[in-house]
Amino acid sequence: MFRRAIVRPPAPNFADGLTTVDLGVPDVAKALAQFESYCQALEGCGLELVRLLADPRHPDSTFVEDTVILTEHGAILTRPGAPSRQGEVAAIEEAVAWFFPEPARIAAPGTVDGGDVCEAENHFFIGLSARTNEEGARQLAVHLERMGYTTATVDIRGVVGILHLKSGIAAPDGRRLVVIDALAGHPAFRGYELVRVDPAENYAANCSRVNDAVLIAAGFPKFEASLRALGLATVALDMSEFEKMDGGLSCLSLRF
Ligand code: CIR
Repeated sequence: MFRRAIVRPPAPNFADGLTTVDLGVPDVAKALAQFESYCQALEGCGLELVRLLADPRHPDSTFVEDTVILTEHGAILTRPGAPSRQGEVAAIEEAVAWFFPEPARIAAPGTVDGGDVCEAENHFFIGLSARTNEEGARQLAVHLERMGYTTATVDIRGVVGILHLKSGIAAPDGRRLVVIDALAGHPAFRGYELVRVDPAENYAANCSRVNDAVLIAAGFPKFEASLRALGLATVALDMSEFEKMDGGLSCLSLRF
């Protein structure tokens, strides 16, 4: 069960952040409204929110998930793969210090984005991507294994259309994995019950189990129906302005 989540609203210069998609310029007022609905959904799942202030020094800083990995056995501060995002870590370190006073950290030349790290109960999938390099993945695996977790690496560098591993997979519980077609055959996912995402709905793969519900992006009816058919309660949230900045639903919070 999660009890809390750390969130940070998009800053006025949110549209100056990084993106690889061509969906237009985000509307910051709309992004703030979507962020507020997202926060209310987390509260509706029973979480107490730690609300940080917007940080215009870092236009991508609303995507807090990329800066630290929070586990039941400790925290690991990342070193984001995009140089423009590395300054976000010091600010998040302060925010998590109250709960995780002695975090581990990824050191140069390693890079890790939290969006490449998917927890499935006591097992972690670590994506190798344009943001998470082999040295970062290696250091992260050492930290996680020291905390008692197992790990597997999934190389997504040849997969078109996803920024992070968690743009293409999610673990709604310990035995099921949501996967896009391009990742479904990966040997690391053998033994899991796969929930396949229709290719027209790939963006929906980044969903987030929060206690009794799964938060999903709105507008993906086949995916929502497939989760409901499995007996999972869903909460659909409009993510349009975050999608324009390559952001998935999970990256807007740090749940612990
Ligand atoms: C970036 O390119 O870093 C941000 N614009 C989006 C990061 C999204 N992070 C995530 O999905 N974990």
